Amino acid sequence: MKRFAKKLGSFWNSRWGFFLLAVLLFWAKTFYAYQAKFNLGSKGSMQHLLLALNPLPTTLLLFGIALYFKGRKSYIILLVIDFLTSFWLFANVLYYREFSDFLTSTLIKGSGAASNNLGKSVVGIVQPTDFLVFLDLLILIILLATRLIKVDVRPIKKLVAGTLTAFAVLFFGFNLSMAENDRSGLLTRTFDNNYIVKYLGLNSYAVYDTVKAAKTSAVRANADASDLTSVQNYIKENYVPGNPEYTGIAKGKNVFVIHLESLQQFMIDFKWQDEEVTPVLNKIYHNNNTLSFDNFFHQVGQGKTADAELMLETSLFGLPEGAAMVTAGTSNTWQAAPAMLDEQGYTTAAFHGDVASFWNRDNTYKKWGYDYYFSKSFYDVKKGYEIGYGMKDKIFLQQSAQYIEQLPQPFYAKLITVTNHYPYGLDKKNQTIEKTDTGDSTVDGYVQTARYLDQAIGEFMDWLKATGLDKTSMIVFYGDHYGISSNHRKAVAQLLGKEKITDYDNAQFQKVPFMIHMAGLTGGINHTYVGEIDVLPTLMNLLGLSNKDYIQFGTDLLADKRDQTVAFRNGDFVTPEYTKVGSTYYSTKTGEAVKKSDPKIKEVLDQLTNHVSTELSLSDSVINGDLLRFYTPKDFKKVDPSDFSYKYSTVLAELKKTQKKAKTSVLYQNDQKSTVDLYKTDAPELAADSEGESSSSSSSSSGSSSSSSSSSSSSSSSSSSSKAD
Ligand code: GP9
Ligand code: MN
Repeated sequence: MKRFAKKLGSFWNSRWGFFLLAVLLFWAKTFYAYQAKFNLGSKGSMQHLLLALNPLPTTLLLFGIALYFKGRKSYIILLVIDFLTSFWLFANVLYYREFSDFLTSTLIKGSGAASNNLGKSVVGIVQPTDFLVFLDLLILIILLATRLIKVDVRPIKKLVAGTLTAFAVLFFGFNLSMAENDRSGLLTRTFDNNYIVKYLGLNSYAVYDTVKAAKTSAVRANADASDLTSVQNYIKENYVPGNPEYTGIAKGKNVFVIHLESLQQFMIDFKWQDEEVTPVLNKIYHNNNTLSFDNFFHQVGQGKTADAELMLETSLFGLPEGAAMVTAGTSNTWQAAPAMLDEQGYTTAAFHGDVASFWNRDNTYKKWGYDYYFSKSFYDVKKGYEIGYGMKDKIFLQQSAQYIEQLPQPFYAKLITVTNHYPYGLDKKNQTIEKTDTGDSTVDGYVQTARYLDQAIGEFMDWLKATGLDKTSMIVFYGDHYGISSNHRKAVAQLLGKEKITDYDNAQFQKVPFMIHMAGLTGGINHTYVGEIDVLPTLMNLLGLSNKDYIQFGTDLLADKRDQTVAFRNGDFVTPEYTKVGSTYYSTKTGEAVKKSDPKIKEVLDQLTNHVSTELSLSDSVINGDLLRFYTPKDFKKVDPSDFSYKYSTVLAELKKTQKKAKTSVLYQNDQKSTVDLYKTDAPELAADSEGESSSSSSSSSGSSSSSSSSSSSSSSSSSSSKAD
């Protein structure tokens, strides 16, 4: 026993002993910080396991560097590495407290971190327990200083140190493959920095972020103003002015952009068991005051929602890989809808019931010029209020009313729904239509979540009517992308009553709803072939703004002689005549494959293919080279992201102040009487709440409690929807 104790004592005094102790302490404190300082939202045993494991590979790798050095130097190097990684953790703890996101090198390098006032507010936000992240380092230093642990000067063989490094790399590979297995596309699509930390740890995140920033900045550094010339020439050559009949007809109106998550066009007028799935949207679709499109395609790539948002707000395409909002959202110069409208005296606001960091919205929206971003922390999120990626649509929209009524008019408000999201699960009490019976579990729930979304929209529209906002607003609806991927062709064939879904059918299946509804508008169903890239030029024309000076790849949907080539992100396309999928071309009318042997047809097809790839690559060059920094259209004021804060308390104070000044908010015009009680919802979760409470479930009171609820309920993902489809 004594011998064992002695051996143990000498082990801690050896270099390996000290190394192991340092690793264990670092691991323990990181784990503590994960639990106590961040809301990483781990769900399920695999995510918990990965969270516990993920500090180890990088700690072994980094601390292992010290083993290559001799004597005291080795100890000093280990302590320095420990300090640097601890400091990185400390900085992130502080940043996270303020922004619920992790630091990026773009923010640190640029004026970002300073402009976010991090420096100024550090003293205000630091808590005593934050310093616990240096505790392990302190323990090591004390142990060495008091000689409780002695310095072991014996060298370690390079081969042994190398073996440890190799082990750490393998361990990291194991961690990564488990993470990819739980969430495919983790590194390529980068949904959220929170995910990288949750799955791979804070140190891997640092490397990941640095590599990402280096890649972006290398292309950026090589780009210059002359690169923009070819883009400008292309845009000029292809420019089609907006339809003059519509110019300015919505001038000065409020604009609602309603994001219908994963909703495809085939749901419109679709019946299941003789019942319309989306009766509300069908009614809007056929309404005399709605301009509807039945050949409107989504054009997203890996960035899905983020790509859709990017196209709608900037008329630039998403990138071939990843999401531009993530890779370039923070660093690039943009000329986006909110900034343009800000110039016209609009208040601009985005609403979404997920964490602010998802798709890097928190940073990108500032760069786009959004005055406000109401993300999950602004909502009262009780148990059962969420499903999948965020709040249930009915509750989300109902609670949004309290903020909408505070926006000085005219406003531009984008509301992003999320309940109709893969894997289309909905709790029993919210199901109001039977599942379909294809036997494909992803597909069968789709009608239920689509119905739920439809009802939520119905409730929202009723509120607009009750407040009178329906008379003063233009309401734009769009489906962001497909809901049912091409992996489910068999079930889709069954739903559509087809024998099978060919590549051609699948291309046509990418249609999503697009509707513009406004009192007094002469509506109808328009059959032009168009896509998401065309939305911004259309809205600009309706609002009376010319897009002639802008770098935009879309064309007014309503323009008379417009080109009808709809580019998909992978270079495929659809026109009224031809549909390209891979190397095959089809007749859009018949679905039959077209033979390229006819030289005349070949010429047309080659020209179209070429046109699409040129368009996509020029758009990519604008984003990758950050080319908009070289050119500011006249009448456009450059955006300074430091003008905006999306912090709960700041926003509430700001809203109060601007309302008083502008006197145009719905609340103000209603003599400060909230219109929220005009909002009628049948959300069962809210009914249950009001039964339990003696007072009514007034939403304005829920708003004030949301800052506390935000931290407890914040989660960046859900295991149930963790795999992208
Ligand atoms: C999350 C939501 C989902 O905030 O917008 O994005 P998606 O998975 O559809 O791209
Ligand atoms: Mn989406």
